[in-house]
Amino acid sequence: TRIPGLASFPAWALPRPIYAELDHLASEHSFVEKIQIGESYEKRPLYALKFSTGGSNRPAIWLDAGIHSREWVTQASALWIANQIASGYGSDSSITSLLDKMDLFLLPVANPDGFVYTHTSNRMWRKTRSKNAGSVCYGVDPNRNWDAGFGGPGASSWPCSDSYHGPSAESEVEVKSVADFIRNHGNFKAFLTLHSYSQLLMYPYGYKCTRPDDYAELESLGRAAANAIKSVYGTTFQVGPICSTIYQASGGSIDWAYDIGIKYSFAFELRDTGRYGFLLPANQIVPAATETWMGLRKIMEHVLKKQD
Ligand code: PAY
Ligand code: ZN
Repeated sequence: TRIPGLASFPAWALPRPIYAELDHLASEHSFVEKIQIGESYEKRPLYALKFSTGGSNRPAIWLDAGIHSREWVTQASALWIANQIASGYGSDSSITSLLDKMDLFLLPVANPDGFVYTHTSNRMWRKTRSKNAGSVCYGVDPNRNWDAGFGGPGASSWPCSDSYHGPSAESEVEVKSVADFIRNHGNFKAFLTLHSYSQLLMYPYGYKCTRPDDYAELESLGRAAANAIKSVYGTTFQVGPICSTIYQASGGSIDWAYDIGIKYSFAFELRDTGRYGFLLPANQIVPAATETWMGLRKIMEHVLKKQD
């Protein structure tokens, strides 16, 4: 699914080691393919891995990381998880039965412009890097830019804010590219997104504080996933709707996914609870990825079981 006519870009400006690893995984495994789902504001490719063992437009699971660029443990964990999934097909029974029936799409760097900026200029950059008309401040919070309660409570209309919602829903090409991809595909059953930090496992809603229709199922699945996370190193994840678990936040991705009919929509907030925060030491990447994977796996097993 290459998008024709994309502008060329300087190689130095890419998250190059990550993209090289995507190529490596795709070259080692016949059922793994690197696809491009769009390009960022600064013209970086949005690369995803497609895991598919056959069929056409099979029911699918979405997983993204790094929509907030400073949340570095998420991009790294996504890569570790990609490797886990790729190498687990045929040996891990849960991955094998999943990929025999469903496809999986994994976008490890959902905000590449911000990610590069966290390396070159400001480690704490969260937003996109788009130019805001009439302001000296750059960027939109890509997790306030989805078409779900857009512009409501828990988002800022001030372009200099870290939670600026942007001029309109899907104004950010990074958001619109994912939304278009998911709409065009039309057969996603789960939408999973990785953030950090706080150790939370959340489901809708964020833009309002009422319970989703599937509250009971999402809450019990969330708890099962949190137990799976805890079983590895004892790390505790709090479970609940975004609004009551962290704060009211409108225009978020999982609310959008849920409201277009993707029932299993969860946001993970990875390690830690604030000691290091976004600056999680590198020696915690693999433990964080390992426990997160156990939680994801629990959700994926449930999603598969609920397929006809
Ligand atoms: O979808 O995870 C969600 C909504 C809540 C997150 C948000 O504000 O978008 C929570 C924050 C995040 O991961 O972006 C939490 C971190 C610690 C922050 O930057 O405040
Ligand atoms: Zn975040």
